[in-house]
Amino acid sequence: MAGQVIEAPVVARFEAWRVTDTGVELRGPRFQGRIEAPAEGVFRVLLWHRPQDAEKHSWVVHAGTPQPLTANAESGTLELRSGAHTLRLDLDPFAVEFGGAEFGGAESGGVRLPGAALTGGLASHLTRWWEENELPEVFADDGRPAGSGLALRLAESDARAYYGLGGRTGWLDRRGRDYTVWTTDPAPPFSHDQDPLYQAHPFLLIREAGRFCGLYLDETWRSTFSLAPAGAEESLIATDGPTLDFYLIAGPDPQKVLQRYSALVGRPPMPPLWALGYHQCRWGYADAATVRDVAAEHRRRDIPLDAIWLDIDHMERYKSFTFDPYRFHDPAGLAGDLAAQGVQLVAIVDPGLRAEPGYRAYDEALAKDYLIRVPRGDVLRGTSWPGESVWPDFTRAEVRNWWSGLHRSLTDAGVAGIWNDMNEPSTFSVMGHTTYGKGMPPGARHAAHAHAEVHNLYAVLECRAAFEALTAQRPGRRPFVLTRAGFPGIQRYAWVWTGDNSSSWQHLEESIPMLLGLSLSGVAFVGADIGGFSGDSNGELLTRWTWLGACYPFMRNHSECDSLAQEAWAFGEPWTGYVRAAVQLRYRLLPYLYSLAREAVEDGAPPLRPMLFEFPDDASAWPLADQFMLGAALLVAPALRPRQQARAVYLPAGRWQDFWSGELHEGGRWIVVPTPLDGLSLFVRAGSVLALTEPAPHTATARWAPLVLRLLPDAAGRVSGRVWEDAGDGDAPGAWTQVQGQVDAAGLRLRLETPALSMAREVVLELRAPGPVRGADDWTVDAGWLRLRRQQDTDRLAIDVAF
Ligand code: MIG
Repeated sequence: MAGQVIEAPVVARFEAWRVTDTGVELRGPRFQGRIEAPAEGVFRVLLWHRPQDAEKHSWVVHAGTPQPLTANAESGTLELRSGAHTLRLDLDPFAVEFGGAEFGGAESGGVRLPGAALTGGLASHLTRWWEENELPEVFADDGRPAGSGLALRLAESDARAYYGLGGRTGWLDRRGRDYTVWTTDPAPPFSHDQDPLYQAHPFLLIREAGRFCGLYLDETWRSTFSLAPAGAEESLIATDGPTLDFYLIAGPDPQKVLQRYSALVGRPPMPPLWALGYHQCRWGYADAATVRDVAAEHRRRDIPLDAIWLDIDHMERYKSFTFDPYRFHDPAGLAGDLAAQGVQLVAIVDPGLRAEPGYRAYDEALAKDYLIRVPRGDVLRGTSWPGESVWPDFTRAEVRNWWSGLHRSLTDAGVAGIWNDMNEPSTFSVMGHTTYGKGMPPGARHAAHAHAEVHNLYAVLECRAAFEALTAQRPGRRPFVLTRAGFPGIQRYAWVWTGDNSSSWQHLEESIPMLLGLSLSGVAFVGADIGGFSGDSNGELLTRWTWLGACYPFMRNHSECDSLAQEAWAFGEPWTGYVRAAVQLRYRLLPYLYSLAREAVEDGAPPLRPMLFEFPDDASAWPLADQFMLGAALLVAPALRPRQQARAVYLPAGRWQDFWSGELHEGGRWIVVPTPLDGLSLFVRAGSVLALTEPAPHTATARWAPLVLRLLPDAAGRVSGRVWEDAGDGDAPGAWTQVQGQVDAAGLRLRLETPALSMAREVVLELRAPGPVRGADDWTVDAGWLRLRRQQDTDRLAIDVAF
């Protein structure tokens, strides 16, 4: 698409440059530019042509610590240096080259974006896009600032691959296709090559050979990423906005890029532990009695459960923030009874408000002028689930504050989490014209902003209001918000699920690259609907999906109202038993998952990692999207086909251990493993300490009782790892326990250290030992696993045993 829009490209040229306090300024006949080093390892390039854009603000980027920048000119090429990093610019015509020493030595070549050029005077994508959809002249003002449409051109290289761009269809590497950055609700379920979908992330993790860097386009306007489509020799990144504002982020590996990118656009806050538990949802839980039954059935069948979700069924006439007075007449009673069983209640909120006089949210929004308007001034009216609807303008702080306040009707009833759906924003029709999947006209007004500028931000701003509502209204509890739409920064406020998939084997498999794409785009807490949303699931699919879902950061079974029920027991035995075992695995893994959550909070590394994240130099690992790493220590290779008997797994170099049997495998090769229904292929990486616990009906505190440490020494006999522990909710401080040790034929030596925090707990070490333990009796051997129990009473524990 983007390839067609260049009509009369104007290549940017600059004739003068100077170093200022904030960076290097470029002056040209048509464009002005500024290069800054806003943080260590990051260059920002801003190009503009309207004077008012010189101080363009960012909706998303955190102000970092600007780094000093020096410039050196040499025959038309400017070399900018900031710390160890270099950016080379050609002024006429403008071009950027980013690479060199920061990627691991100049001689390695590094990642280069040669020939990057700016073109101006593009035809508007917007007008054409909207016209194609035959929308009438009431939207004539398409929200486009005069003279907009800028693009970055990248010379292509065969050695290059692109990852990121949020959760999309397709495989991991985005090369070879066009992508649109515009949050969109497709007619469900989405198809295998549909684009765009709900999440819009103009961020690329770029790989050239084994080196990585990042490119973040800080433009909220609709943009297109045309990445070497059909083997083209160049890629084009185009925005509809009046400026071109992008960040180049140094590697050399994905971890470093993600660390720097997440420092720019934000990391998630620590979630409550219960959010990492198992969630049950369904569109169609028609009344409170049904919800109670679902909870009771999990308990009766010994299937762990931490949350039940209320879809739009709980509302009165689909009015957000209401409960149906008959079917859900006592929401506080419901929430209280569930809480007593360790089950949290999460409620959906849709931003489209029913246009019904007497409905508080509608009356107030209308009276206070809080609503999105059409270009000519009237309140924009469309249809959504509640019938005729209006939408709040979340770009304004007073609207967000008001919206936060509306959440009281939910939090007062004891609702613990908020689920923001339909926030692309999605509409069924606008002013009488069908729009399904197209949302609102680009010229709709959000105070001073055109919808075209803020469309992609709608969910971020809505989720911010929900997050602030939970923070204020549930003191001492951590907020939990789930969203469908999003843009960079969404991770500061919400978890993300991938929307309306189908109960199909294709969508089971596709969930992996989608979630990995989100993970590589800075969104750590992600999940897909387990069992599949639309269409009928079945026992085998649900079983396989629950095993895979036990490794999603967000584990929720969810389905559409007219599909077959798909709760854990819906298909009878043997499936219920398998699903129970999968959910129990999840609860065993919680100490590890919780530690990974903390890592995402502190460092920006996502729990779900493509193989290339952990093994960036291993070319065999680069394309893999049907197996992945959960953190650094666990390789997951799910079964993804009906009646699958076995599958191939690539084990990178090093030793790996079958999680269940303890069998050791030498890596650096492919192996074939059986895929029985009562398990999931998991391999522990040599050198790891994997923190586990015993399954429980629901989460409570993240001080594990017992803390089980699975040890797998590396070739030198070393093990190391760490565990994050805290109360599981609230803001009392938590702590990392560092675990370090040595296991060999002679014995085991292990040290646990939790600086400044006394831990009273039972620690169980689990390993394949070369022999029985001498001179101690606090151990057992079961199916080849040696288990050694010790009590920790202070901030450290030392274990020394001989075999
Ligand atoms: O247009 O609230 O993706 O999870 O169950 C459908 C009903 C609206 C879409 C969400 C789905 C949810 C459904 N919603």
